[in-house]
Amino acid sequence: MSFETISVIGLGYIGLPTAAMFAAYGKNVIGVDVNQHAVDTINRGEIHIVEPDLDAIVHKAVSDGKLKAVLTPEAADAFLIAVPTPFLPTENESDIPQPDLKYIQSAAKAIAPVLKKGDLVILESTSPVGATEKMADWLAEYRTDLTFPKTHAEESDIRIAHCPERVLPGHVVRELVENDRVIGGLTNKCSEQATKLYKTFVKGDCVVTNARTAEMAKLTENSCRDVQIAFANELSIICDKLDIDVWELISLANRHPRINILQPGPGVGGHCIAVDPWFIVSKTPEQAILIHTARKVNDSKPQWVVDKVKIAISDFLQGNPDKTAKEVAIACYGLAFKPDIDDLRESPALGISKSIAEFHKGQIYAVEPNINESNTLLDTLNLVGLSTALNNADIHVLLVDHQEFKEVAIESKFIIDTKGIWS
Ligand code: SAJ
Repeated sequence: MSFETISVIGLGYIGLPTAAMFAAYGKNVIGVDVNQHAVDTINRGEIHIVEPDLDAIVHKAVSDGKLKAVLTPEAADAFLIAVPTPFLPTENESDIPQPDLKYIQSAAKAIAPVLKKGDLVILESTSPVGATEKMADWLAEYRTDLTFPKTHAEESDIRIAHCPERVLPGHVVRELVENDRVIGGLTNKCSEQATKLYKTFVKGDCVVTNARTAEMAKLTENSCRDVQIAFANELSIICDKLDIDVWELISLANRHPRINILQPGPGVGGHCIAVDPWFIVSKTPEQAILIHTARKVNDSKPQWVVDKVKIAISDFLQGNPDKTAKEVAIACYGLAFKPDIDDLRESPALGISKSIAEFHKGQIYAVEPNINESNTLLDTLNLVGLSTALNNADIHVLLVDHQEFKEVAIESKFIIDTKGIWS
């Protein structure tokens, strides 16, 4: 099977760069998304997300006629599904979140009518163990005229694999090409076909395993990082209590040849590391004790920062008895979930800023150089420029180490620096 036409379902942070890369390497790519704005933007040769170097690649792919975006799937030789895998809402705070596969199911339903014998379907979305088999079951249910690996093994009409995306937002264009890929086919032929497809542009190794191990490998990578960040976050809370500079401490400890502690922050955000460990915890709650605890440590960090802001307000008022709390202005620097991107999903910085805005009656200056005011996730937060915040705020809360903030020289007694760049 040669793959001339490739369809990517879901044109977000992973799907769009992947689609653009296949197009850049000469494939005809049909990108599918339910979001009309995303489709229109891409068809103009522009992008609706912030990712370095992606705009030029998309622009060229669209002008060369190699990439187009549509709302409804069309026939292709391979389908890559890169849709979100959130979790279901929980009733109580202590409930373990359960994965919600509804977007995978709707993607399967959407491509089912155009599937034909010989097609390859790859699930790229980070998924709980068993999701690829589930997706295959849905496809089999929607297309009873075709055969699938579960019943026809190597002879199946449709090949199915899980190949988790592993690229780091902000470095996607380079990592898509250079990173190794884990290829988890439902059969050997599925893996073979998937490897052949990725070899279009992947320079890293394509390492073959089964679908369940591939699912677990991805969850393991992100859980490992979550546990390590939890260690750094716990250290920052311990150091605050003991009056020790955690940044200095970590840099000293990291001089040991076998120690590599990560950096503390306001919490862990994004749609990956703050989410994926739950896919393990929800499947094996009695075994995943450390992974579960790390989630709790990282999830508790934003409230710790909010409590620090409350203490700073009260300290400020003590030193300025002529002022009332309503007259205290607070600046929050950074709303994205990590530096130099526009992504507000599961962002602790955004959550902290909103929590401050909820309890504090005075002025809040929110600074986020990477987004504009039309972003609906902002709610009631008003964006201001960096200098407005620096010149007018009484309390400065640094939440994201964006490049713009690293260049700031600030002098104030009331700085809460969650990233250690103004300390
Ligand atoms: N963070 C810290 N301290 C650190 C490093 C990160 O607090 O030392 C925070 C960040 O500020 C952010 C969160 O952790 O809020 C996650 O950021 P990240 O840069 O660690 O990871 P993501 O979510 O952008 O991307 C991760 C990557 N996984 C790993 O590095 C193991 C990426 O390779 C995956 O493809 C991506 O998840 C994904 O899509 O699953």
